[in-house]
Amino acid sequence: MTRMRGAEALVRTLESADVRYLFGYPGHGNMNILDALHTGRSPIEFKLTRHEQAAASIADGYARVSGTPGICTASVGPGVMNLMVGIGSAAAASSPVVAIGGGVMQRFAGRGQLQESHQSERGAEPTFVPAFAPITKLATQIPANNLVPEVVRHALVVARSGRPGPVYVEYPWDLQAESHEYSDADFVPPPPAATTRPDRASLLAATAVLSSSRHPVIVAGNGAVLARATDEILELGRLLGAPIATSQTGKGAVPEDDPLSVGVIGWHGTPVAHELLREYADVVLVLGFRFSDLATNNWTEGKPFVRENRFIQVDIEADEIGRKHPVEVALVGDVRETVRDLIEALRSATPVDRTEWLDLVQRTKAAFVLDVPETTHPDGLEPMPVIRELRAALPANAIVASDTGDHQHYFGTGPYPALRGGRFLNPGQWTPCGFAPVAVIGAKLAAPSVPCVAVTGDGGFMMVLQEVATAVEWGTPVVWLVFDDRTLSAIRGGQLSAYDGHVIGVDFENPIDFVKAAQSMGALGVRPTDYAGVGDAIRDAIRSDRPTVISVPITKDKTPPPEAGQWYDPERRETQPLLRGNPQLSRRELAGTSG
Ligand SMILES: Cc1ncc(C[n+]2csc(CCOP(=O)(O)OP(=O)(O)O)c2C)c(N)n1
Ligand SMILES: [Mg+2]
Repeated sequence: MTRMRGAEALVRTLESADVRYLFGYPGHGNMNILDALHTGRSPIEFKLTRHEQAAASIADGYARVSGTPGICTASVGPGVMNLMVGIGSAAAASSPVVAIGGGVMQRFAGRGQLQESHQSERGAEPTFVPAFAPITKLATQIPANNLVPEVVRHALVVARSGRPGPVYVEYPWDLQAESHEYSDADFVPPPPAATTRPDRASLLAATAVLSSSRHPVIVAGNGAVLARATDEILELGRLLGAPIATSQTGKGAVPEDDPLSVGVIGWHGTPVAHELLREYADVVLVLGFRFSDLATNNWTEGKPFVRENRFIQVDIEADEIGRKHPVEVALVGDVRETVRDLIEALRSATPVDRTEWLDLVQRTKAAFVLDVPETTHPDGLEPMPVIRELRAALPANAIVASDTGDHQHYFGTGPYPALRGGRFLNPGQWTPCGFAPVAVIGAKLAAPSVPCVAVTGDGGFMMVLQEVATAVEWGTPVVWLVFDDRTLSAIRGGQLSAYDGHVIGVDFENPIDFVKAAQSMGALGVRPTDYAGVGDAIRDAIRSDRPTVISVPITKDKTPPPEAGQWYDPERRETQPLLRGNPQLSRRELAGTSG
């Protein structure tokens, strides 16, 4: 038995799980934990950010890329509340993040201590745990020191098991400093992550439906990315003769230059995928995809799904299946394991010739031509060629994180195909401004040899600008490609279309010089003014191996991104068909003959 402070037991538990970094910001609420790293000569490195939100999003970026939990910590009261925006995106993206917050002293709880919640004096729980409940898988407290290893280990297991997600653990700071007897057995590592696979009967049912399908389509969501199932999904697509679409968060689940890839569905998705699903698909196999409003244009018929689509849904969470859309077959399991099982089962089924279908898929793809405007406006460049330059300057395996705003919308069906081995991180359904510029730092720590670029609006960048200094301090050479349009473009565009042409509260009258800001923090800063210059700046930044801000002047008068539908106003725009007149193959003609 060893006597140690509770904070040291917490650190030892994290060490037993091979945690490498603790991202965070100190205060009296977590000072003991930081000290335990020091006195215990812990191999865990404390990484100081400039704001707790950044610590949470860096942990998120790290977790997404490393596939292991990202850990962050904050003090108490305002410190832990500052974590919330970052934890929200980890929840939306099913990212395994464990946030360790300090709690007020237990022995004075409810008396209005420093940084205690105002309402706990009036009988509310003297903790911030309830505030985290809506944005975590589990929000809990360490109630006593004998339970430190158990609660922390449980948090790690919950964060990465099933559908992963963030966990908040609050630890009262008086308990952190008190000692307790622990044995080595208290610090056993968490068990390896378990995978789940579907039952035999459902697999057979799915195989029967897929085999009888004439026009199968696969739709891969974020669950496919999390399961790292690229090879399996491509193999299944080839075996079935099925085109593969993804959601925006599923982008990159398969390489978008593969002949079977038909791109992203949803608001800023591609008309190709929409047309195939709407006009022809009989069976739709969805993999780790949750039918979000963005992907389905607010669950609108025809955008892209239609009533005649027959769904087979694969999800790691049983209660997600059939929830927003009726499904014919439910397969509960990890996407990779389930797709492997489907491949095996389909191998022994009678093969179906789907040459005609695949030919139609290729013709529909060929009919869609992305128009990339080359114009240079007096106030700046167009987004699409800038993103095309980004793609051309990066290797296939690069990691790109996109922030929230108009700049993000060009990544659906824009000139940035996701390629094999790369990652595309986005803020998911929580979609906060200020995610990408910091998540990219965590991504780079997890994949130091891979170029990591955040594409961000000026608005979102300014929310977390100070973290450029963090990346410089850590020697983490990320690239920020800032779309400097001196406005909150996404909101501006919404105002222009909704309110008879006026805008309010969106334009920055006193814009920041991002080059000087970068240089003042020790980063490189450049401002290319033409398209070729953007590509050169990205290549130079990667070669320099130093944190670099590339501030690109972008016009306010930008060509809108391609759309496959709408989100907030599903009726506003009708997608024109790409291919007309193929009655023999159209799903409507086939209704009744396709089983
Ligand atoms: C934290 C947060 N606050 C507000 C919003 C609402 N919002 C969505 S897009 C957007 C505009 C972002 O502007 P910018 O970062 O400059 O990107 P742009 O649209 O100009 O490309 C805003 C304010 C949000 N998503 N997150
Ligand atoms: Mg902007």
